This record gives sequence, C-alpha cells and structure tokens, in this order.
Amino acid sequence: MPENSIEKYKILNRINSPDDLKKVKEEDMEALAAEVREFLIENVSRTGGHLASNLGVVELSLALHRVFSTPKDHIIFDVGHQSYVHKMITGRKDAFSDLRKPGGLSGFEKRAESEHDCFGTGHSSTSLSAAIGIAQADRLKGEKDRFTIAVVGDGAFTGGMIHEALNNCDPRLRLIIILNENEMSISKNIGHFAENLSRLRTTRGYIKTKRLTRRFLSRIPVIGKALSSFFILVKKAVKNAMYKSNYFEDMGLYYIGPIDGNDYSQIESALYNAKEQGENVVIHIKTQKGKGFAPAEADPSGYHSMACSGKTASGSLTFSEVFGRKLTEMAEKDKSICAITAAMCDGTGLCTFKDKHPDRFFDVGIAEPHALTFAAGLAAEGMKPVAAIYSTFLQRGYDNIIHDIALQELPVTLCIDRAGLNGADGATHHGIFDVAFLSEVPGMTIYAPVTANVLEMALEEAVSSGKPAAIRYASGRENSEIVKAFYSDIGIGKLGVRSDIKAEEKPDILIVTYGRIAAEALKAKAELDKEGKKCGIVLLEKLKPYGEAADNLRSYMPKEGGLVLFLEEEIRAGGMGMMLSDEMTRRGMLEGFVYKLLALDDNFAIPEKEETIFETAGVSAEYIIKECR
Ligand SMILES: Cc1ncc(C[n+]2csc(CCOP(=O)(O)OP(=O)(O)O)c2C)c(N)n1
Repeated sequence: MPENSIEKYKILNRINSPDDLKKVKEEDMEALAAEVREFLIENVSRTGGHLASNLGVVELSLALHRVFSTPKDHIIFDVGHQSYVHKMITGRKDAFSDLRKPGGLSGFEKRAESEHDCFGTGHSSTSLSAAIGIAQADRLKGEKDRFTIAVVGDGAFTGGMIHEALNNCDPRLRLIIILNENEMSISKNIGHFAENLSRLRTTRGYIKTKRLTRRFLSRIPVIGKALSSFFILVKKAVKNAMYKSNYFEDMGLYYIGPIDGNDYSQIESALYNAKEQGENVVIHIKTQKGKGFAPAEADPSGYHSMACSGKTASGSLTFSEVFGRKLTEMAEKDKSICAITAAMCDGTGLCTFKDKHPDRFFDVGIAEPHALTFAAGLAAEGMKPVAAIYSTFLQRGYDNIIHDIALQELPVTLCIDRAGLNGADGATHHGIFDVAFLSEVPGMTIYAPVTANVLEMALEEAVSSGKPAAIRYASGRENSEIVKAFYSDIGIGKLGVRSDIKAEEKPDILIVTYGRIAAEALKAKAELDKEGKKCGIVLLEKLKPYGEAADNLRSYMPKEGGLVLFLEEEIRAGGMGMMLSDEMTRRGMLEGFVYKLLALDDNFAIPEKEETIFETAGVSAEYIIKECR
C-alpha cells in the first residue's frame, strides 16, 4: 500500500481526480478537510515545503474543484506555493513523498507536470495577468463555458502587476478572482492595501439583497438591463457614502465578501454565486494561515516555508546574516544608510537592521521594481540605499536598474541573495541570470564574495563608492573548507582578484572563477596537480568593470599555449566567461592561449538536488577536469 494511502485517510483515499471529489457527500466535506490537513502536515514535515499557506486554503481548494472542472476550467494559484491541495485532488497525491525532490513533484504549479496546471508559477503577482490572457484566448476561440480563476494572496496584492491586471479586466470576460486575506505575506503583510482590506466589509444581507435585486431587474424585458445598470450606479453612490469606496467595485468588478474562507459551505456557495454572475467577480475570503496545526497557527511566518529558513544548527552565520549584521553596524556610524526589502526581511537577513534602525528600514511588499526605483529616489537626495533582493526576484526589476539607477548614476547598492543554483524550489528560484543581465548595465560594479570577510569588504566599498553596485552571494553559509584553506594560504589582501599563483610562476592551466563554485575549481586543481598538470586558480571578487579584472589577470596568465578556463555557476550567454574573454581578446591577452567557457547551458532543465547540483548542471570538479584534460 503506498505510504500516503494509509487507513486513516478514509475519504481521501477514494480521491484520485476532481470527479472523485465531486462524489463526496456534502456532510463529509469537513471530515475530508481534516484528513487533507493531516496529510499535509505528515508529508510536508518530511519533505519540507510551504506548510502554513496550504493549511489555510484547504476548504477553498476543495470547493474550487467541486464547483469547477479542471482542465476545462482554469485555476491559477498566485506564486503557486499554496497549490498542494490542488495537486492532491488532481491525481498527484501519491507523489507527495517526492515533493521538491529531483524529478519529483514541484512545489509550485508547473505546466509540464499536469494538464490541471494551466500556468506555471513561482514568482509572485503574475496570476491575474495570465488569467486574463487565458480567458481572452477562450473568448477569441468562442469557448463560452470555461471559467478562469485566479487565487491571489493579500501578500501578492502588494505586487504592482496585480493592480495593472485589475485595471485591464475586460468586462466581456467572466474571471473569478479570489482574494485570500490571511494578513500575512511571509511576514506580517504591509501597506495601505492590506490595511484597507479590513474596511471592505459588506454584510451577507447586503450581498444577498444586491444579488436578488440585480436578478429581478435584469429579468424585466427590454428595460431590465438598463434598470440593472442604473441600480449599480445608485448602489455605488449609496455604498460609497456609507462604507467609503470599494476598490474592486471601482475597478468594475462584482465584489463578494468578505467571507470565512475556512468555512466550507460559505466558500462553496460564494463560488456558485460567482459562477452565476456572468461578469468578472472578486471573492474576498478571510483564512487563517497554518489553520489546523497549532505551531503553524501560532507562528505562520516560521512555518511559511519549512526547512528553508537558511538557519541550521552549525555555528557560523549565513551570508544573509553576515550581510545584515555588517549593514546594521555600518548604519550605526553612517546615518544615511537605508535598507530596503521586498517582503523578504527574514530571508535577506535584515531583521536586526529593522529592529535597530526602524526609521531607515523599508519593507515595500512584494514589489521589487518599486523597491529599486524607490531606492534610486532615496539616493537622489543623498541617502545611501541598500536593496537586498533574491537574485531570481531581481529579474523583474531590470528596467528599474537601467533607467532609474544606472542611467542616472545613482549610488544604489544591490545585495543579491540566493545567487546561483538553488535546490528544492526548482528552476523558478535559481539565481543564474544576474551576472549576465548586470554585466550589460553601464557603470554597474559587480562583486562576488565567497567568504564572510570578503562580503563585508565588498559592502564597505560598494556603499562608499558613490556609484551603482551589486554584490551577489549564494544561499547558506561560508562552509567550504577548501575555499577557507585557499584564503588562509594567500592571506587577506586588497579586494579584487585572488590567486594561488606565485609571482614568476606560469601554470599549464589557469581557472578563472568566482563565488561558491570556486570550491569545485579547487577540487579539480588538486586532482590535476596530481596528474602533473600545474593548475592555478584566479578567484574574482570583483567581476565588473571587466577591464579592471582583465588588467589584474595579466600577471597570472599560464604558459604559452596553455589553457584558460572560465568557470561559473551562471548562464553562459552574457556571463563572466563571455564578457571577460571578450575583454581579454580585445586587449590581445588571449593570443597564443587556448580558452574555454564552462557555464550553464542554454536551457532551464537545471537540477533540483542541492548535494549534486554542480554535477547535474555539468559544472562540477569532474567536468572541469574533463575540460582541462
Ligand atoms: C517576485 C517574488 N518576490 C518574492 C517572493 C517570495 N514569496 C513567496 S510567497 C510570498 C508571500 C506571499 O504572500 P501571500 O500572497 O499572501 O500568500 P500566503 O503565503 O500568505 O498564502 C513571498 C514574498 C516571490 N515568490 N516572488
């Protein structure tokens, strides 16, 4: 018997598809919800994953699959981290033991995984735009009986794209937008939208009257529709006067709520109601993050993503913690230093800064583009803003970096966390593009520290440089003994380029690399040295300006005819290897040498298991040795 089909899941065991779910008796739904919660707790505590968010949407997910029919209807979960119950219902229950493992179940909605996942997610606030696209396509194809539903958390609503999409909800569509208010993003939700949600209070009596009146009016022949529209105008005026304005109704959407999203019958009847409307509807539900599991109810933030907090038992600090501690110290002396996060205070190590310097700490919500332009504004008035953002989420702020920071030469420091390959969260969370896209930005300096000490030096230099700068570092801690030994052999020097090649020494092979993957280069070197091939390493702490890096490399070039291998944990196109080899070629520095680039290939099929991540990506010590041989 599969692990997840044990006796206690009496009702759940019978469900392998949405059709099976539809056969469950109404009176058994509460018991089913309890089984689903138990299943989630049991499995996610083994595999890790987003427990609290999923516990909050059990009733909603069950109701969605009873009222609608995927894959005919489309359901998109924003971010997708709360789609576990949806996955269980759509035939993937037995795969939960492999959740977030290589080749196993993804922790987010993924098109390639199931026909029930109509759109891939991972980054926040995309669901409604995608839903509008899907619904418009159905309209254009004449598909009249398909519904598109976007499930959006109140955290995701702090992202601008949701509001851009709301502004673009075509009245010809019949979208259903579920606003899931649990008052939490990863931490407590912030901002005026979140504060004002509590004002969107309409009683159930009011909703019923509104529905009945509209139905009655629209059934009157000829003038009914006009009367109904007139009624809507009058109703809005009355309601605006009584309750202030309702944001969603002002956007032209039919608003239902708020209702208790953890009460199965309430949520099911709201969905049926929405289905009947024949127009775009917002259902505002209130749920409890972590519902049904006391520790998660008490600490929804801690249980947002289990086994993913970046903190382990060992003594040393994570790079995020080193960064946060150093910046807090620097801000004590320099009152112009400000810290900015986009809803990732804990993840980026900024909680101490927040406590010590609350006035200069800004959490802007899940709004990376805004965070960057806001930082530029601070810099324009003489502050020294430091924006800490995960590499993968920085991708959406590209134009803000070019137009608002670099072009205006504003001294914003970007601290790019989780740079490089990241394990269990999968391809949506790898940070493998930042060197490539930042290399293209004129005037941007890029640092790539691999030790805590170098990270601190880079932060000092970047913040005092008066120029745009980016410091990128991997998740986790400085834990590679081989890299520590490399540094202790060469000693602490000037920030820039480090090498184990002594003056006048000319190796057969030169490996030029940066960041965490340096450990693989050092392992390969040990092997190659044993084979009698003298191998030298250059570790770049400062990648860009590439001219400076190329100049620094002059004294480390190998023997005539020797090999220069550029190695990185980054996409090949536009990465350090391409940029630096181009710079060196233009200076004639590579004439008479063989050079190769070892980097990530041009695809997204990147491994998801932390321990063997370099190996599966084709950039481990083994591959380096193969290239060198
Ligand atoms: C662009 C982007 N920035 C940051 C994140 C990290 N992140 C994942 S879930 C989450 C909070 C989402 O809150 P909400 O939408 O309210 O969902 P809940 O977990 O509360 O159900 C954040 C900030 C992300 N996925 N995408």
